[in-house]
Amino acid sequence: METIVIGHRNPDQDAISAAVAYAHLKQAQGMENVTAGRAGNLTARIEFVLGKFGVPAPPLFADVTPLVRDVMEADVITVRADATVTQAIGSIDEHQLRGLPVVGEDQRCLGLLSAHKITHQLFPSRGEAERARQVTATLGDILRTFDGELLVGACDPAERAEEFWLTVAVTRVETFRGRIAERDPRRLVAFVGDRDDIQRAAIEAGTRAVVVVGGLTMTAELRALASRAGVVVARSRFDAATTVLLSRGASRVDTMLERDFVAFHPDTPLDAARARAATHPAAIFPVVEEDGRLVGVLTKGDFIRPIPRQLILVDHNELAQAVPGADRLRVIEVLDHHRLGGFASTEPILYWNNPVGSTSTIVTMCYEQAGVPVPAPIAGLLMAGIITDTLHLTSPTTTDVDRAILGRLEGIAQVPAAQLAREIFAVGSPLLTLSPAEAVTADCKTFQEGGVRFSVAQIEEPGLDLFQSKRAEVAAALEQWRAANNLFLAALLVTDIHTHNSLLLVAGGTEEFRRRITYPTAGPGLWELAGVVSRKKQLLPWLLRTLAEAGADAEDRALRVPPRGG
Ligand SMILES: [Mn+2]
Repeated sequence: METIVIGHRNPDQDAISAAVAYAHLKQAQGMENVTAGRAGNLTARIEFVLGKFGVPAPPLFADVTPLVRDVMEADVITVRADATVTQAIGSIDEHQLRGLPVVGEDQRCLGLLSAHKITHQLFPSRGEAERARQVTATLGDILRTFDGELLVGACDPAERAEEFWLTVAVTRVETFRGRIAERDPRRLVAFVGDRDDIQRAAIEAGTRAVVVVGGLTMTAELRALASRAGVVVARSRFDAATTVLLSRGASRVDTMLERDFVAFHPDTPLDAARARAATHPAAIFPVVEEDGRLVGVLTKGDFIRPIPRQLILVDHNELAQAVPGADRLRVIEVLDHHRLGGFASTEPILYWNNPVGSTSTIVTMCYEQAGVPVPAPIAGLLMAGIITDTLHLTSPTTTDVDRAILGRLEGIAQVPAAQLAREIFAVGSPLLTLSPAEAVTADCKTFQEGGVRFSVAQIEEPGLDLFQSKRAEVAAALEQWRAANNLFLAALLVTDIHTHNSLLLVAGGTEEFRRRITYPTAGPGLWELAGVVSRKKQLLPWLLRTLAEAGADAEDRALRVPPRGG
């Protein structure tokens, strides 16, 4: 079971710090196969912090939707196309399979071999009974099926499979001569007893091989004749009926291949594969790469296997903000400091929502509670999470707990918080380092409330001059994002990290909604929010209230989100 500790989409510093630090704590506590992940790209500021403390960026998980590769059987039992039916049946028996993928060289999947198809081939219906005498195989493979002992001649190890006809000498010699004259003698394998005249007739006709059954033998004179005629002579210890039956097992697997099969790519979403498989009669489904290489198989039972991956969510609890596919996995823990967004689980889980300044604060409390020392680089990351989420303890979300913990982390990381704060906020402003389209989505959260979908993004800037000069472009980018995502409104909070004031830019929304914004306006679609720096504690509660008052839900049904699963 793999456990991924992961923050929200468009991760901020707190989401990255909390994920890395909490995954480390879980490892220290002995949890196996737990890793930190991120649900989006890193900003220049986060990259700076990771670099400063020498911590590698957690791997990106763009989507955690369960895939075919998560449940497929990767240790596949296969059979080569040039194997014999006897070998295939051996595998099917040994591993109790319902079918086998047949592969060529390079592990390319050529088709399927099912027990049904083998049965049909070995026991054809009466109308096709003539086929039962026909075996596509090498002579060597035929002789091996009954442990044949070579008396005359040899089998070429490099020989290729050919079509052979099996014939049993049970008649008078004249009749036998007539029978074998009907076919190309080089394609005949004659099963004979110990009658000299019959053996001689088979040799003189130039058959490819004569098999003396029942452990009987052939005179030296006839062996010499066979040798001169280039006829292979072998002996079977089994009687004629048994020897012929066994011989048919030499048939090559590729003569009974089902080439029309349903295969999946390992990255096919499991739900899509399940839907396809449900309507198909096959018992097994090969899993193949683009180049046709077989990498696994799915049986119908695999579709109900539990997904070997689970999540710990940090710094968010709303699935609308979680990595895509999170709703299809088990969430075993949530650590957060945001509003409750309707998260539900099917079983009891650890859910710690604490309205402190950052999730990094909560993760530090987890270390302290567990008595696990915080490594210095992790302490640095946690400091950065607290500093950015609380604008260095100045945001109204800041609590005494954050102050105390930041102080303790300072001692571990041996970096003064004030200095770290200066360094972090000095790293290029988002508006300077990103395009307007990137800047409006870099730290953007989508919410779903009362059937209305809207987004709130935030950028922190050293001063608002740059924003003012790019206002038109940023507004256009925000509207483009809103329209592309079919949102009721898209808001962008531009926060001045020095003065602790913000501007609110709004795209979309109704007239009624805009009328209810009582903040002083600062231009079209722009309002001045003095003293507002916290999206979660100041902006969002006001926004939710205003949306409700404006009756956004009732007025704009076109933008309603369809119910889940609809
Ligand atoms: Mn946070």
